[in-house]
Amino acid sequence: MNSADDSGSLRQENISGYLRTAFLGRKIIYFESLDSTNTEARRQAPHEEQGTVIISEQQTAGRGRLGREWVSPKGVGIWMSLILKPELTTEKIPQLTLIGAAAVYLAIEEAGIRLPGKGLTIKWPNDVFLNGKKAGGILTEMQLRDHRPPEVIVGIGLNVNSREADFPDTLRNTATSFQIETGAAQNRQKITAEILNAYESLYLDYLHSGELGRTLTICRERSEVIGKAVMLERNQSRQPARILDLGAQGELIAELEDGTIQSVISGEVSLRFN
Ligand code: BT5
Repeated sequence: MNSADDSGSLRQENISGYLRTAFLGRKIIYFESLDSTNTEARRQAPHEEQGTVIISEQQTAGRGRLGREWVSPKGVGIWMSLILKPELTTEKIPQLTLIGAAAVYLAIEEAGIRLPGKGLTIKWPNDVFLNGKKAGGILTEMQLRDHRPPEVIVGIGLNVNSREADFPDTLRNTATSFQIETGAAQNRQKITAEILNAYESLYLDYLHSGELGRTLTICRERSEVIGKAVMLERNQSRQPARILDLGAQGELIAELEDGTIQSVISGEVSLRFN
C-alpha cells in the first residue's frame, strides 16, 4: 500500500460496504500510525458514542496484557479498538474478551478463509491461534465514571498478511498470520467488517439474554486448552492443572494435581503449556 493509492487501507469507506451492523463500526476513526488503538480509544471514549471504532495501520506502542508488547507493523494486520458502553456490572465485563475471540472465528468463516490443518483455535481467554501458533489477541480494558455505564475498550489485534520477516526473532517460532498459514494474502477490509458484524451480533445476544450462548459454544468447540495440561500462572505462583471445560460465565474449570476443581476468572491468570 502506498499513500497515493489508498484502496487497500482500513479507512471507513473501504470497510462500510461489508458492514451489516446497526452501530458497531458505523463510525471509524482511522490513523496511519498511533501509539496504541486501545490508548486512543480510552482517550476518545468519554465523548464518543458506543460503537465507535479506532483503527490504525501501525502501532508504535501496541499493548498486550500485563504490560506486554504487541508487535503491530504497518499495513499487514488489523489493529483496532471497539468503544462499548454496556449496561453491565463489572464482573460481566471480562466475557467481552471471549466474545472478541468468538467473533474472530465467525468472521474468518464468513470471509470464507480456509485454513489447512487444525485451523483457528482459541486459547482462553484472549489468544487466537492458527495451527497452534499465535495470530491474534484481545485486550479488554475498562474505565468507570460515576453513575454511567462503564466505558469498555475491546482491542483486537490480528496478524493477517504478516510475513515471517515482520516478526522479531523472539516471536519467529510462536507467531503466525493468515498469509503464512494459507499461502495467500487476505482481504483485511472484509475481515475487519466481518469481525464487527459478528461482534455486534454476539454482544447484543449477551446483553439481551445475559448468557454467552453462541460465544461459549464456539470458545468450547474451538478451544486450544480444554483437555490439556497447563501451568496456571498468577503473580509469582505457578500451579500445574488440567483444563476440564469452560463454565457458563466463560470461566475456566481446572483440575489441580490434588484433584480439587477450581474455577478461574479471566484476568486472574495466564496459561502456559507444559
Ligand atoms: C494479547 O496480549 O494477546 C492482546 C493483544 C491485543 C492487541 C490489540 S491490537 C489493537 C489494540 N491496541 C493495543 O495496543 N492492543 C490491542 P497477551 O496475551 O499479553 O500477549 C502478548 C504476547 O504475545 C507478547 O508478550 C508476545 O509474546 C506475543 N506477541 C506480541 N505481538 C505479537 C504478534 N503480533 N503476533 C503474535 N504474538 C505476539
